[in-house]
Amino acid sequence: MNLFILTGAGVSAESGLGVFRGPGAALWKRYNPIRLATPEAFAHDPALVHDFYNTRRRNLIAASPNAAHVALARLEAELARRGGAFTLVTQNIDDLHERAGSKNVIHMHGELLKARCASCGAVRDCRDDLSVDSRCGCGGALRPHVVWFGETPLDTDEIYEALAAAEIFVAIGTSGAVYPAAGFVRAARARGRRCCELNLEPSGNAEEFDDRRYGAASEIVPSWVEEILAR
Ligand code: BV8
Ligand code: ZN
Repeated sequence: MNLFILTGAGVSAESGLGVFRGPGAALWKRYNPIRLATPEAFAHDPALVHDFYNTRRRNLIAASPNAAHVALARLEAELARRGGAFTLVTQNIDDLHERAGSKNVIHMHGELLKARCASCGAVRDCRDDLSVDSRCGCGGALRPHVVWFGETPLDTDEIYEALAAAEIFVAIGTSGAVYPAAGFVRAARARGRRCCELNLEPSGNAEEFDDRRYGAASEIVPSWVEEILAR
């Protein structure tokens, strides 16, 4: 079996990390993530954008993976044992998939626990606050290693290759609002692949999916994984 899984903010919602849209988005009282996750916002007010990511980085370090992350890590391991193929692409910038045991995670929107040098491009681990004074060894300013709106997602060649090879495409906890991720289901359907949506409620592109399961990720993902492994 060759599975391609795309996760979004909904898979981390029950770990207490904010979602951008839909149920739970009320978490964003002080910040408007859609406005702040842009190069323009960072150029205009870098201290505010650093504050936004520093707050999320601290929340993430204090958070834990939930049963959905654990179930996906088990699925990856079991499919590898059976000689199957499994690709996990996440729009999330948290490390909860990895902390739950997932081995190969493609972070197409970057990673909150990494920083990048605006001058030389060097990427390093970052678990502390960043500020406008944070510098790379080369003297360049450091920014969060995340993909903002208007910036190019990471690893797109690898992603589209894996998507072309997959038999089943599964979207978990994503609103289908952000491209190019929101277009993956259409690419899978164009190849006649089976498409499954797991979400708290129908996403913006729910009608593109053959199989739709609704409920909290920490409940529906483990039972869906059990079903897949029982096949
Ligand atoms: C690009 C990192 C070119 C930063 C993020 C018009 C048409 C098409 C495209 C565009 C357009 N105008 C502008 C664009 C491009 C733009 C875009 O799509 N804008 C949207 C708003 C229209 N896209 C870009 O700019 C991208 N770059 O296009 O470059 C290109 C293209 C192809 C190839 C090369 C170059 C870059 C976008 C990346 C932006 N960065 N994150 C950060 O995190 O701060 S996006 C941000 O939204 C997060 O990553 C978030 O994960 C992501 C997507 O949202 P979701 O993950 O789906 O989360 P959301 O909150 O929306 O939904 C939560 C879901 O969970 C809901 O469905 C809810 O029901 C569900 N849920 C809630 N609780 C639970 C649950 N499900 C289960 N259980 C629960 N308990
Ligand atoms: Zn540098």
